Amino acid sequence: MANELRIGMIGYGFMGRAHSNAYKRLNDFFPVEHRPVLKAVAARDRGKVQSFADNWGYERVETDWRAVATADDVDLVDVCAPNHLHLDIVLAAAEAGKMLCCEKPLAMNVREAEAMVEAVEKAGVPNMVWYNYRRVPAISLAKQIVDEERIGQPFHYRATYLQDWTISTNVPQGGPGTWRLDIDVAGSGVTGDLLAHSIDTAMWLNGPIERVVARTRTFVKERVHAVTGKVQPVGIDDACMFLAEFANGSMGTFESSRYARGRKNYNTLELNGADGSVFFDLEDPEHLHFFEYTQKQSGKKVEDHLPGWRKIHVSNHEHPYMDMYWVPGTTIGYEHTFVNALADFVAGVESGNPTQPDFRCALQTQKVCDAALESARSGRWVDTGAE
Ligand code: SOE
Repeated sequence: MANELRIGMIGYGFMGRAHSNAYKRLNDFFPVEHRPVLKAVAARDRGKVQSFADNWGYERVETDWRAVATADDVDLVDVCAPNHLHLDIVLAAAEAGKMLCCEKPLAMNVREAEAMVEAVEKAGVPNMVWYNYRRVPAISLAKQIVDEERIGQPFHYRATYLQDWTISTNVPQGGPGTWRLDIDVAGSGVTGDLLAHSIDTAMWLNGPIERVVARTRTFVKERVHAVTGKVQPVGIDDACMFLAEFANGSMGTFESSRYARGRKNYNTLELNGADGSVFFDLEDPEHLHFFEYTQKQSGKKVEDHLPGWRKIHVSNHEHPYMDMYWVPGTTIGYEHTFVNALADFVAGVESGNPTQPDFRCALQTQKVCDAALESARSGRWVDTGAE
């Protein structure tokens, strides 16, 4: 009989749903020993959290997150509450000896992130941050290609993350669904929300980012606050662009905006090296584009009269995660990136070989986010301190 992994969820928004789905699907696809049990979910609005619990099958609800973060019948605390609550929840749950899975970005800033790393490491509890895009099979395949040294010396990394849902001046800041526009709750705008994903993936594929120089822009300067009902200044960055220097000598460009009309969740990456390149676009998620410079295979007969990009349909059983799902040629979706992340986390707990990104790894991403925001304020290059 499988070991129970009793889940305490804090928050119930979009990510609460994505993670709950992962807990429910895990054992359907992955042969891990633990079986998640949806024990409790906490949020302030009893009516709404009860209907969330009824829908997803949580055994009980709480309106005070502490009652879940420290509950005796909870093994793993999942932090899906808005960013300004991450620190306190993590500190309380770590002290209570709970495993922690936290939504990204880990924290409001580096100072908070460092305290969270210290807390989980002192408590010795398994921990992970849900940078789910690493678990898109095509992105995992890109990582495999890099690890196989098929890219050669890297020169360029290029990331974009574009959306368009905040263009209207009628979108409020603050409150459920729009807290990402409230600086006091989110900590930053696109930098922490979208570029954090791009930075996590970039440093996974191409190593630490040492220095950045950034510009940010807030296009709509005032918005109604959904909680106070008043028109208030907007403190978040609506767009952020930065140049980066990686420790391996390559150069990077990162661009993010929530004002790119027509772009809903356009998350792309490209890495160019001496021997090859990879390109990925989340709007075409089952494909990885790969260019291999075949002339390097000196001594062998190579077909160098047929150069070109390969568009790999990442759906074969030998591709990352795909042997766990359907038959070759069929695809999986956004929700499975969370199932895959959870499967890696649980397998790491069971094997004693922790999965990444853990909190310490996510702290490095936080350092780059903070450095970009600092650079946008000062107009200067800023060392990130990321390892
Ligand atoms: C914001 O719109 C958002 O939901 C992010 O918070 C997620 O991390 C991203 O994956 C999709 O967009």
